[in-house]
Amino acid sequence: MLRFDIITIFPEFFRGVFDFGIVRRARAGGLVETAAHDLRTWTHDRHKVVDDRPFGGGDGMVLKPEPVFEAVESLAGAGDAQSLREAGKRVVLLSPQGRVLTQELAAEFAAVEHVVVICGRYEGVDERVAERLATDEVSIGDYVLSGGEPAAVVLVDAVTRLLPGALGSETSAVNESFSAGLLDFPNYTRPVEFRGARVPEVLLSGHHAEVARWRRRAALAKTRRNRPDLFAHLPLDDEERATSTGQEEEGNF
Ligand code: 6GU
Repeated sequence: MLRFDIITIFPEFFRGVFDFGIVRRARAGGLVETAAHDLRTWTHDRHKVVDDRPFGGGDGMVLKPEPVFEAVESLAGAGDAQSLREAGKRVVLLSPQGRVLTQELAAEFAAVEHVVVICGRYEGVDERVAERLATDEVSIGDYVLSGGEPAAVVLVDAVTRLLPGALGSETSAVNESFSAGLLDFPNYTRPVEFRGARVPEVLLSGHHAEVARWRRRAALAKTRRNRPDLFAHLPLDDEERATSTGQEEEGNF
C-alpha cells in the first residue's frame, strides 16, 4: 500500500479529483491511499498566516518554512532526507525549479510506502524546505502553473498506474514502450472510413507480422515528428533511422 499525503493551502482542490478511473479503482482495491491536508492546520497564529515577504525585496509572497516543516514532520516523522529514504518515504516539493518528472522517477515513487507532497504556491517556497526537508524537488514540465496542486494530481496519477495490479496486462506494455523512449503507435477503430479518412489497409489485413512492422515504423515516424529529442536518443539500426524519414505520414510505409 502506497500512501500519498498532500500538503496544500487548497485542500478542496482535491475533493473528487481521485474518484475516477484507474486511481479510483486503485484506491478501492487498497493499492493506494490519498489525503489532502490544509497547510494552515500547522500555523499557530489567529490568522493562520502561511506566507511572508521575500528577504531582499521583490514581488509576491513566499511560503514560510515553519508550517511546512511541522506539517511534514507530523505526517512523515522527523528525519533528514537520507533517513526518510531509508524508511521508504519521500518528501516531494513540487516547484517549477525541480527535476522534471519522468516515467523513471514515477517508478521510483511507486516503489516506496509513503510520499508526502508539498504544493508550492505564490512566488515561491522558503528555500530551506528544498534544502533541509524535501527528499526531492520535482517539476512536471517546462511551463508555469499558479501552484503545485495540478502537478500533485499528475504525480498521483502517473505513480498510481505503475503500482502492481493497477492496470490490466495489455496496458502495461504501452507504458513500457514509453519507458523505452518511443511514443505509442497510432490506434484506429471502426468505422473503416470516417469523413473520407481511411484506416491504414495493413491494419485490416490480418497479417500480424505486417501489422507489427507498420506499428513500429509508425511509432518511429511519430516520435521523430513530435519528439525529436526522444528520437535522437533511440538506439536504432541504420535502416530504422533511414526509413523514419517523415514520408510515412499518409500511412504508406
Ligand atoms: Cl510542480 N509547480 C508550478 N508552480 N509550476 C510548475 C510545476 C510545478 N511544474 C511545472 N510547472
